[in-house]
This record gives sequence, C-alpha cells and structure tokens, in this order.
Amino acid sequence: MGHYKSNVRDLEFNLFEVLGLGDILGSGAFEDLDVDVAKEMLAEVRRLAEGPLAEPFADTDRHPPTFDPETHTVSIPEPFKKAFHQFQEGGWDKLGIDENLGGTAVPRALYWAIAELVLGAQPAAFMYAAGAGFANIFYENGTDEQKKWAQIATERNWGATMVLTEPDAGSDVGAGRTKAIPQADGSWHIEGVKRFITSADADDMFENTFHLVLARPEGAGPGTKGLSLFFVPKFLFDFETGELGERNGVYVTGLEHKMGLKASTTCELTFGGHGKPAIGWLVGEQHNGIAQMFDVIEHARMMVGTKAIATLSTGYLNALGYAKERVQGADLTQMTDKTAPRVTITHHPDVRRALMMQKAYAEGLRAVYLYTAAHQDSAVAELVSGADAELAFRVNDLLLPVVKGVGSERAYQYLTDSLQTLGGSGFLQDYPLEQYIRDAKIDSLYEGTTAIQAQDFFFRKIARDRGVALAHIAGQIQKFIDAEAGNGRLKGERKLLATALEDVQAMAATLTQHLLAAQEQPAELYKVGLGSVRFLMAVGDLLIGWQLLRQAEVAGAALDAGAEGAEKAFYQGKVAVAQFFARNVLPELTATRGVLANLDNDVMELDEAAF
Ligand code: ST9
Ligand code: FAD
Repeated sequence: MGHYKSNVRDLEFNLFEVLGLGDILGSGAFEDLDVDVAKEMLAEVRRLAEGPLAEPFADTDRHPPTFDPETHTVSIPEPFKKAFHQFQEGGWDKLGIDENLGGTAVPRALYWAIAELVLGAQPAAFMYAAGAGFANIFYENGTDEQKKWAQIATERNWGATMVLTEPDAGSDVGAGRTKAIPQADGSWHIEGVKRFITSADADDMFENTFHLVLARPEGAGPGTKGLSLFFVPKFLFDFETGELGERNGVYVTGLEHKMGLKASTTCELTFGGHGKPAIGWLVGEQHNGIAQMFDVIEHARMMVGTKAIATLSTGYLNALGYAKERVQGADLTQMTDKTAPRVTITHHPDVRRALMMQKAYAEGLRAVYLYTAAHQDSAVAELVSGADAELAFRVNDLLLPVVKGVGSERAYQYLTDSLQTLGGSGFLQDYPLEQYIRDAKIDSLYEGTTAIQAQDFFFRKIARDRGVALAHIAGQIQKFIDAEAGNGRLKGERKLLATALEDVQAMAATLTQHLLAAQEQPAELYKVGLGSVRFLMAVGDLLIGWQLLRQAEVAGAALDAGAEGAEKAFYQGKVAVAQFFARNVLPELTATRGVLANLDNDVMELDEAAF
C-alpha cells in the first residue's frame, strides 16, 4: 500500500448527494457526461493516485532533484518521471481545458474533486502537469496567432511556469524590476532575475517549457499596473509547425533546497544574462499584465488550497488507520485497575477528540472548496445557490481566499494532530505524516501568504464588492438556519450556527467601521490589518460549520431511508462530525468577535526595540 489514502466516498457524497451535480450532467455543456461516467473518472484517477503516482512520494523526498550549474539543467529521479508520464499519458492534464486545445468539458467541481486525488498523492505531479492549463489561459488571453502557439504547446505536452517573484518583489509584486525592451520585429527582450519559479526546469519531462513572465516595459509606470505579461519559451519554435529552433536566452541559474515538496523544482531563472537575449512576446495586444496573470493566480490559489486539504485528508485517514490498530493503556473508566484489558487508542477520549477535529476540518474544508468550485460554472451555481452568472463570479472570488488561506492554515495545524495520533512513530520517516507536514507548509506561503489572502478577502472581496457576495452567502446560511428539515434533529446546532453567523456579521461590521474611520484617521487601517487574519479564519469556521450541517441534514435523510452497513456508518459519521464541530468550535467565534471589537493600536505604537 502506498502512503495515499483517498476519500472517494466523501467526494461522491459532496458532488452527487449534496451539490446535486447529477441534475446538470447529460445536458448543455456537459451533455457527454452522466453520474456513472463521472464516478468512473474518479475511480480511475483514484487507482492512479493510490498506485503509481503515490509510489515515488517518499523516495523523491529522500533523493530530490539536483542541479547542474554548467548546463543550467535539473535532474529529476527516474521513478518520479515514470509516474508523471503515466499520469500524463492518461490525458488527465487536459481535463477541463478548452475543446480547441484537445480538452474535455467537465464541471469545475468534478475537476477539482479529481484534482484532489492527484494533489493528495503526488502534488508535484499536478504542478508539472499544469502546462495544458497554462496554455488554456494563454489561449484565452492571446492574439489569434498566439492561440495557435497555445495549441502547439498542448499538442506537444510542453511544460509551463508562472513568473512573478524577484528577490525584492515577493508579496509586493509591483516592486518587480525585470525589464522588457521592445524590438523592431514586434518581439521583446526580457532582462532580469526571477526567483522561486516552480517547474522552471523539469529535466527531460518536456521538450519545451514556456514561461508566462511579468516584466516592466521601458518607460512603463510603477507598481503592478506598470507590468506586462510576456510569453517566453525555453526553445524558440516554428510558429506554424511547432518544430523546435534555437535555445532562447532564459536559463535556470539555481535550485532551492527546501523544507518539503522537494519533488517540485523551485528555481532561480535568469533572463538575458548569458550573452543571448531572452526573447518574449507580449500576451495579447494590450499591456494588461497583472490582470492577465491573475487569471493564472486564481487557478493556482484554488490548487494550493485543494492541495492542503487533500493532504490533511490523507493525514487524517492515515492517523485513523493507525489509531484503530494501536493498543495502549486501559479504558479511562478503568484507569485505577492495573490489570484492566488494554484497548486500542480509539477508546481514549482525547484521541477521539483529535480524530474528530481532523475529520471536521478535512471534510468541512473539502465541502468548502467544492462549494466554491460549484460557483465556477454558472449552470452549477444556479443549481446550488440560485446565483446568476455575475453573482457566481463574485461568490467564487469571495471564497478563493478562504479555500487558500483557511485551507492551508488549518491543514498545517491539524496535520500536527494527525502526527500526534501516531505518538513517537509519527515523528519517524517510516510513516508519511512528517513529510505531509513539511510538504504542506508551503501552502500558507506561496500564491500569496495568509496575510495577503486575509487582506484580499476583506478589502477586495468584501469592501470593494460592497458586501454583495458575502450577503448572498449569509442569506444561504440564514435559509439553512430557518429551515425545518430533519424533524428538528439539528435544532441545537442550527442555533449555534445562527450565533456564529451573527458573530461573523458583527466582525465584518467592526472592520468596516475601522475602514470608514480611516478616511479621517489613517491609523484606523492598522486595526483592519491586525484583525484580518482572525476574521478570515472565523469566516472559514462559519462556512465549515454550515457545510457540515448541510451534510448532516442529507445524511439524516439517508439514515431515515434505511441506509445499512458501511453506508449507515458513513452517514452516522456525517451527523456526528457536524454536531461535534457546531458544539466544540463554533462557540469560539463569540470570543473572536470580542477580540475584534476591542482592537487597539498599542502594538503599532510600540518601539521595534521592545519586540
Ligand atoms: C506562486 C506559484 O507562488 C506557486 C505554485 C505554482 C504552481 C504552478 C501550478 C499551478 C497549477 C494550477 C493552475 C492550473 C490551471 C488550470 C486552468 C484550467 C482551465 N483577483 O490590489 P491591487 C489584480 S506565483 C483578481 O492594487 P497591488 C487586478 O488586476 C507568485 N485580480 O494590488 C488589480 O487591478 P484592479 C504568487 C486581482 O497593491 C491589480 O491586480 N504571488 C486580485 O498593486 C492591482 O491590484 C502572489 O500571489 C484578485 N484577488 O499589488 C503575490 N488582486 O484593482 C501575492 C489584485 O484595477 N501578493 N488583482 O482590478 C498579492 O496578491 C498582492 O496583494 C498584490 C498587491 C501583488 C496583488
Ligand atoms: P515576503 O513578501 O517578504 O513576506 C514576508 C512576511 O511578511 C510574510 O509573513 C508576509 O505575510 C508578510 N508580509 C509581506 N507583505 C505584507 C503586507 N503588505 N501586509 C502584511 N504582511 C505582509 N513565485 C513565482 O512567481 N512563481 C512560482 O512558481 C513560485 N513558486 C514558489 C515555490 C516555492 C517553493 C516558494 C517558497 C515560493 C514560490 N514563489 C513563486 C514565490 C512566492 O509566491 C512568494 O514566496 C510569496 O508570494 C511570498 O513572498 P516572499 O517570500 O518574498 O515573502
């Protein structure tokens, strides 16, 4: 058995029993799909994920890629490359991309459910396979001629990268200094050094790689708005046939040594520093770089959140498997009887508490990312929350920082509980937990740190949106609270959810007041900055609580209908975890509300020397 434990039953429950995806399959954009085909896809990717993809997970961590500075190339271990090719040969990297690029249309919720399996088993493979997805974004933003290049890139399975970060431009992308110099033939020469670029070299996995690069045309203004997006291939190529030509002047000049996720190469990339120009082409006809790059970033943020959640899920299931087998100590009620029979650790209340917390966050966050994905297709959004296309777009925007910011923070937090469940064994490399923790830490850092997600959430997704998307979600939660379904079975939990909703609404009002007050007193804005991560996490808990209770309602109906055996246990688990979360976590939001209501600027006024 490989390290990866999937939860396809829960994915199917979300997709077909809660979101009701079956209702829109077989018609419109998804006419070639039905529930059985969708389930077969999940089953096939599960086989790949648990088998060949998971296989070199630990080995690539212990024998990571290496770099040769002479040739500017990276070597990736053979077992990893073999697994990657198996995945790509199945055509899974083309799932969900434009049919003009050889893709297959699937609802985004199904796409991300399938992605979860890959991201849980071998996240680096998903990232190397992003070439087709990047080509899709290039296709959507490119000129007619560039659309042809995007087709060539997908046909020939090229790799791709997103290139923003520089030594002095991380969170602050607008500080980027990489230059773009126009050429008489319409191309550009790019000059500068970028760092931390994922998949910038991938050994011989691809014949070519194209970089989507943010650079500042000479004379352009400061900040992100002065940046343009350029297509810079590793090898120049014939624009008609795709045949490779000369090596372009963009070289990998370093490979980072990292805490985790070692299978994924993280490179320094130098443009035009080796006696050869790095030739690039402006993407599209207009200088609109940051907005175009955000088309990529939005997908990548969804990917990072889903990766984190996938890792928490397999962490939890590994911990659960261990806990069911490990015998240690007597039942607490017999603690004074030294001859009492020893029990498996699942009998200990604290182990049960820890397992329930892991289950709640793994399954609750899965529901949140799938609900978000449901708002990435207008037909599905209409079905799931009654949102029209414009509102669905806003809801997706609102929820992305929750998926990314809350998903990554909670996954890392509760993976330490998964490790803890194994006791000292969890600390060993004999089990995958320590690698999960190392591999998942990156998720709260790249694609915008948690602080950046929290600011994006409040300033852009709530304040700038004038609360429209947030009000829609609050309305959906209120509708659930007011509903009578379930014969009053979840009455107490609905009350707890109602209080949590009020708490979150009060927090939003507090932060909004500080924002308004900042027009007179700029320092009031610090209070938003001090409270924004807590607020994001609180909204995450509210959404998780709501989603788990929705699931409990569906599960309750299935139990009433006479579910038996493993199905009965599955549904009972759904009801139990929702009740546990509502009773043990939601009340904490009242305390957070109090903290936010009393924010002051003392720490901002403190001399740095006092820290
Ligand atoms: C990185 C990569 O970390 C890590 C992993 C790579 C793995 C690759 C594989 C990925 C696979 C997944 C993809 C598959 C594809 C599948 C496709 C299938 C079809 N939303 O607020 P302002 C824009 S990469 C949208 O003033 P500042 C907007 O245009 C490095 N747009 O910002 C706006 O203009 P306007 C990642 C947004 O103060 C303009 O920006 N690095 C959003 O100038 C300016 O906005 C980071 O993420 C948004 N949420 O700059 C950097 N926000 O307002 C993090 C902004 O007129 N830092 N725009 O609309 C930030 O995000 C900063 O807040 C900042 C600030 C740079 C935006
Ligand atoms: P900094 O921006 O220096 O942040 C340091 C700390 O300060 C953080 O805690 C941050 O939250 C905080 N901070 C900074 N600014 C603010 C603010 N305004 N308000 C509040 N807090 C703030 N980049 C790419 O372009 N392409 C890639 O493919 C890519 N892949 C990566 C892979 C890996 C493994 C890593 C480590 C990074 C990758 N990155 C990539 C870069 C990544 O996106 C950045 O590291 C990230 O955006 C943070 O930037 P930074 O590291 O410079 O940290």
